[in-house]
Amino acid sequence: MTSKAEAHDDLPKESGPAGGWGSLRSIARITGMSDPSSDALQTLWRQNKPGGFMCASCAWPKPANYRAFEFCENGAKATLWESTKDRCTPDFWNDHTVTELLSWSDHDLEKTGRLTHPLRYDAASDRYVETSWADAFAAIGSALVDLPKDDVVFYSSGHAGLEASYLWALTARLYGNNNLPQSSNMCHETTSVGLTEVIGSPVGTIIWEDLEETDCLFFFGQNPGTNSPRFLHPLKEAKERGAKIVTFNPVREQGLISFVSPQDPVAMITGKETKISNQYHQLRAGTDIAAILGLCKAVIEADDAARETGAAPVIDWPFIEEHTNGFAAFVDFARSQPWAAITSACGLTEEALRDAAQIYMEAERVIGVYGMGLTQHTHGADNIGMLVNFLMLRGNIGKPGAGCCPVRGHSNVQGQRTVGIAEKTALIPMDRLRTLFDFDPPEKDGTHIVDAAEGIIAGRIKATLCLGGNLMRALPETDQLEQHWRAQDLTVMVSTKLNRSHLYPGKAAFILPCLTRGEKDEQASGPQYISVEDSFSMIHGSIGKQEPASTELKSELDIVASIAEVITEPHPKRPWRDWVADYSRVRDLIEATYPDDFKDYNQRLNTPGGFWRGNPARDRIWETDSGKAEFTVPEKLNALGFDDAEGRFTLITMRSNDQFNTTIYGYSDRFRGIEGTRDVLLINEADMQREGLAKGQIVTLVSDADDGISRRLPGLEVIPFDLPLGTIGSYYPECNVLVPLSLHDRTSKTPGSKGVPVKIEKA
Ligand SMILES: Nc1nc2c(c(=O)[nH]1)N[C@H]1C(S)=C(S)[C@@H](COP(=O)(O)OP(=O)(O)OC[C@H]3O[C@@H](n4cnc5c(=O)[nH]c(N)nc54)[C@H](O)[C@@H]3O)O[C@H]1N2
Ligand SMILES: Nc1nc2c(c(=O)[nH]1)N[C@H]1C(S)=C(S)[C@@H](COP(=O)(O)OP(=O)(O)OC[C@H]3O[C@@H](n4cnc5c(=O)[nH]c(N)nc54)[C@H](O)[C@@H]3O)O[C@H]1N2
Ligand SMILES: [Mo]
Repeated sequence: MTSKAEAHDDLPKESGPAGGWGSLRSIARITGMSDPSSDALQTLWRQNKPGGFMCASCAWPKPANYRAFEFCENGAKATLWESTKDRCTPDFWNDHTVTELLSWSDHDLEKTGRLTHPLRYDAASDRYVETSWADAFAAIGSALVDLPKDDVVFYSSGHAGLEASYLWALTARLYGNNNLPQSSNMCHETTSVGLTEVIGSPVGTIIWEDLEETDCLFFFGQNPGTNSPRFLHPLKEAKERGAKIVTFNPVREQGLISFVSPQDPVAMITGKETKISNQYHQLRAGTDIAAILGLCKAVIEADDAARETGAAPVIDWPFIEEHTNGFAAFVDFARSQPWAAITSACGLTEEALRDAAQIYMEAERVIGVYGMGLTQHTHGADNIGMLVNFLMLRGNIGKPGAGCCPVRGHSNVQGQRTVGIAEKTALIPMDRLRTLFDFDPPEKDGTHIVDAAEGIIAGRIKATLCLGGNLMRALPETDQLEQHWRAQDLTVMVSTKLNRSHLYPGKAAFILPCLTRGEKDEQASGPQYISVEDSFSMIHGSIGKQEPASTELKSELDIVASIAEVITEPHPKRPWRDWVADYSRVRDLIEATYPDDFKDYNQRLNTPGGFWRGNPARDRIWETDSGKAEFTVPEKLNALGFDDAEGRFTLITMRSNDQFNTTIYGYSDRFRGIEGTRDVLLINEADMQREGLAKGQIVTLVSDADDGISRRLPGLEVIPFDLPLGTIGSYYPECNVLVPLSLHDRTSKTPGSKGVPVKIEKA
């Protein structure tokens, strides 16, 4: 149902059709967060609607034809988690030292509530103490002024809006480096690099209308039920239209099996359920290359057969000839790989792969959806290349209802890249920055987050400033980071809640608390909009209306500008205070820097469904070296960085339904039936028997990387689970202690979090 008329209005009446207050309250209840304020409920009602507030959780697009409740259970959780009435004030530190808090869980740390005051670490008492904003900025400025420019890192997690992010990137460059790693370095960097190589676009090619027109979706390693639940609406509608869905995933994820009502307040009342996947293929972790090759081989064989009988071709030959490069080499490779090699690599039968290929061949318009199951592998870019090979066989890129759909993570992770948060100088229009701001931008490429982590461990990086995020938990190689992080001269974290990274203060350390997106951002020219870009490259305005959690909070943009003011010289072309006073002036700068993407930015800010910044690949314009879309031949049949060995398992590090990355809302992964704990090892029963393990037994996972480093995660309860042989699962972020920093995608350096070699030790 759509309800445009109500979008800008207050909450619906108590007894309105789809539930009004009642349903909002029930949504709040199922999130397990008691007694939300009416301010928070108001925010939920305005969530993801034009003129409203854009969910700070995932990057799933916000349709123009929105529903009464344009949020999901997990988006509601994110909003209510931020809107908590709990406060972590400076008094909290009267009772706790940093050392003591190290024994607290991630959940308990964030549960202390919203941070209310700027804080400085006091080494003598091992506590954070209240400081003034002015003193904090002055101290940050004097610490940075003495450091070699290359030794300072400006990290951002994908939360902050386009305006603050643009200024963050500018700040780093004015300071003197391109050290702008982002959370996507651990996430979809494989897409940014891998997809660009093959189709010349770092982002997906589909938009909302394609979902409405497609007749088939193939899912590889993306879990919409938990990570982008609003995706379930178009999936349900597609199914009702007769579209088919085929899934490749080692884990049987509930959201891809059937759409169960709790995600949707309307269906929650009617109790209707829709079957999602027509076929579900549980391949071994890290073996999508083999599985997709099998699909391609079946298509090629079907085309051969059609040629012999004079039937219509199966392959889209005009597309191949006009638009692609490397087809012959790819076909040779596919023909040269025997079915037995393919099936033994992925653990699926030839029949299963042929059945899936049959659905593909019967469909005119196919979308390939993927997530971390493809990107977080050492040969992740090869995974993406194979998926693109598969789509291109039948011309499924750049036509209505078809395309490539990487599902992004953080709500503005893609947008931050669009406005200059990038360590690679080639991606940045430096000449425009030079003219606009009258400086010489640094020419050297900056640091990727994996390089930054290596630099911290080696003592090379001296300061890390974080615009959001929680690197101590999000990065691999936890033990080493914990040992070396504190040796830095300066750590600065712009945060909303306490997290584990705060417990590793540098020699000087500051926590700078900021407004959330749902909160009123009042500046000299009035209340401010910010904007974000979603997974379909749509830009949306967002305005917060809730009362801020504390009068001391500053907006992210203000904090960024204040840091810039203390580390750069005053200059008439950089009127930081004027920009803070009126964010539309920053949007003008973004438009001046990226005129094609952001034409008429301020005027189009509240376009329903967002405004599209375009994507040449969607129009079959390939911005690759050859000017064509590239078929690629993978190096091997799996995406893993290791071979099979006795006792070695492939660990996938999983998200539960009760977390957003390192923010742990609670201990209920209800779609997987795991309650009350996160310390679990999910394993196939046959593997359990072979290893001599009993249900409920406590075990230790041990790194089985061939680098001689001891990495251990004890205390995991064995749970028999429907997984392929040799693939086991346990939760992220806890498992990061097992992931070597060197285990990453070869081209993009995205950590291989879905293919970690481990052994199981009893006890
Ligand atoms: N509620 C909630 N929403 C979120 C997040 C969250 O933590 N919680 N995180 C946000 C962020 S930053 C991101 S990047 C996205 C992440 O969203 P997703 O991309 O969905 O990430 P994951 O849940 O880590 O893994 C996706 C799926 O890959 C499967 N998988 C693992 N290994 C393989 C493999 O080798 N092959 C295949 N085919 N599948 C595999 C897993 O079983 C899982 O179902 O979600 C965003 N949204
Ligand atoms: N093993 C393993 N490791 C992984 C992954 C995996 O699947 N497996 N996934 C990877 C992925 S996809 C990602 S994206 C990274 C995530 O890495 P990060 O983005 O670094 O981590 P988050 O958990 O999203 O950050 C949470 C913190 O952000 C702060 N925060 C929340 N909202 C705001 C806000 O509005 N403004 C500001 N300034 N701060 C805010 C809060 O203090 C909160 O504690 O982790 C990666 N690490
Ligand atoms: Mo992510």
